[in-house]
Amino acid sequence: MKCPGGVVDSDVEQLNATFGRPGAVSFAEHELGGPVAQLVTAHASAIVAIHGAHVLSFLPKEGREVLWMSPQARIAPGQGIRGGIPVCWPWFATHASDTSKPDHGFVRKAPWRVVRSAAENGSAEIELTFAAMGEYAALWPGKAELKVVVSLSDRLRVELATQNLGDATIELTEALHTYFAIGNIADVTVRGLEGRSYRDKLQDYAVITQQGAITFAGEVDRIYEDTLDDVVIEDPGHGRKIRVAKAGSTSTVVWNPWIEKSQRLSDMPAQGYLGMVCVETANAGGDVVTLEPRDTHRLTTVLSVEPL
Ligand code: TA6
Repeated sequence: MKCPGGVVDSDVEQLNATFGRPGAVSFAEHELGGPVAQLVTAHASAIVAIHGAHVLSFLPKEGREVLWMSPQARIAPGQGIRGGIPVCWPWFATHASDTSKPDHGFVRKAPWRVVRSAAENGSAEIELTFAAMGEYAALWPGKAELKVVVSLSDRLRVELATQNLGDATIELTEALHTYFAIGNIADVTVRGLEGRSYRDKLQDYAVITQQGAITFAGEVDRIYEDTLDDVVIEDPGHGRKIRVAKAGSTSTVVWNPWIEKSQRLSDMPAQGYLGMVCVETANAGGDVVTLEPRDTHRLTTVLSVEPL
């Protein structure tokens, strides 16, 4: 079902009337303070905030929550949501030349519009759109239409599509900045990046080669470049593996803030670092996306859970 121009994100009743799919897609006001879509299949459920097109929850039927959310997270105009899957666009981390611009771009802090829903072949899906132009010109000179498609089956698929609607070539960095819920960061191993080179944010972006699997005994903040393979998070604390597959992405960002940075982040509890790890599907660092006029680029992440 498509609705040209989308529906104002603040009208849950109208969202249900227009995009509701019985037993698969519904809309409600979330306790964090904004309208959300609720996706349900035979195997899992998911929650997507309309604000920022931000996935808040991916809950397999037989398991526990896959995504980490800060207990201090809020849905508020102009604010990011701490946890889930922030959409970072049209730049990753701090703006290259103007640090007054918001980290990770502006679309994660802005209102999106629902334009389509679907429920077929055992899956549930919604599509949201964002017009990156006009009022955002002071932040970004380009013109683009963004689409986020969230598809739930027994796994969660999130696709961020960018179409260049301007007359000039645009360059982007971007990420689906996923926060994963884990038992204890000290027991977690991240596999799939062995032998790859990364830029270490904690060492002024020095380029270093990953020796073996990734384990955590302090803050980790790395952009692994030229990486296309699945990454697997081994989490003995929750007795599971989380697989992060991807397409349209050549970078993988791995982040845990550890103690000191957790204490500095106002919307993160002091001990928050213990129960989360970010493995982000990205095009970041030197992996810049170049889009000619009318071209479209798609960044996709697919999350699934396996036994340990
Ligand atoms: O993806 C890792 C990172 O760039 C870290 O450096 C840290 O800043 C994190 O993102 C969170 O960024 P945020 O702007 O959401 O606080």
